[in-house]
Amino acid sequence: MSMKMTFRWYGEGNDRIKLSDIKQIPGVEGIVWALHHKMPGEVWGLDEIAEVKRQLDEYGFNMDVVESVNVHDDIKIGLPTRDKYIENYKATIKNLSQFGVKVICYNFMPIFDWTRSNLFHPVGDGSTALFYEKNMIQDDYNAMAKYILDFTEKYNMSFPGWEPERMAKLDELFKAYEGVDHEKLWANLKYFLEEIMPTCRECDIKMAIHMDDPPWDIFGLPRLLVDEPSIERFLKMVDDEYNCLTLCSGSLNANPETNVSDIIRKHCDRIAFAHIRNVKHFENGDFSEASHRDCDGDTGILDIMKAYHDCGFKGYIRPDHGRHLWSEGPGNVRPGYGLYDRALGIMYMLGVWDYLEKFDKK
Ligand code: CS2
Ligand code: MN
Repeated sequence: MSMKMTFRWYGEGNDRIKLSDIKQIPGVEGIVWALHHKMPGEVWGLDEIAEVKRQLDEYGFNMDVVESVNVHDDIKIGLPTRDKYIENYKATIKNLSQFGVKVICYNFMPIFDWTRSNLFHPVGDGSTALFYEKNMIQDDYNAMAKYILDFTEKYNMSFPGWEPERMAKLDELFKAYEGVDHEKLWANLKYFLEEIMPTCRECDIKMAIHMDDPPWDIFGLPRLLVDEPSIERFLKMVDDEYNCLTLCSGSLNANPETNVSDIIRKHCDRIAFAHIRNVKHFENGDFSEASHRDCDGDTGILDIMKAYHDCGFKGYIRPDHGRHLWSEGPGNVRPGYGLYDRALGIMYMLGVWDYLEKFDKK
């Protein structure tokens, strides 16, 4: 058994890409899915999950990986109400297990999921990509959120982790997180995981935390999963085979100091899900996302694929953000989640993998 290739899809009516298109990309076995209309803390119902299963079955895709079941702010803040939301989370895990789900990708970032200053930055060849301009993401969180929310409103799409209902109360949310420093957030993460681990074991579902993106504090909010030492701390803190990683190469390597392939070699047994993304750094600390081809960025995609291969990686893998190509642009594509560049990324990864399988078998 080898690693299993997957493709993220936002669901019927919520993604312009059709399952029939994804079916034509070589090697894709599973769809990485979610119920995107659910607010953090809500239980995912059996009927709703069954409906997605029906859609995926039609094309022979598995539904083994969910990204994301978002964690309610009260759990991250550590409020007394967290226990109610943790019970809901367990109920969702149980419901998902009835459909054979194996991995839940989630994150524990306060308030914001991935953050960028430009969603359609010209790459130089006519395509565009997500871009992070350090100066733009300093102290004015309202301005940054406005840029993203104006975009989602204009084009009538919502991003996971950027629910307009939550974003409408940004100042209130920032207040609620006052006093939640790194240590408090670590403790709240530990509490959450220790509570749900027995359910995960019973259901045979791995919790796979996504790296923080970018891997540093933003707007004074603490971020935890940022480099090798913090990954090590996380795995030791709850040392359970169901407490795993979504190792996101692009998130980690937004810090050029972080060598992703070293982390893979060290922690391969706890990586349930691999996100492959290539990042190009600029001297002033800005970064742009790039094609998956090794030489187009600085992340070391070839070293990463080789590390997974050497470790005998059997988990799930997917291309992460891609560029927007050809006819893709604002209004007709989800930023980072177009069809073409991710399909090219898959062919690149499978090309490398097939080569290693044939000529570099250990
Ligand atoms: C994703 C994350 O688009 C992305 O960068 O990898 O948004 C990821 O889905 C979440 O952080 C997981 O909860
Ligand atoms: Mn990722």
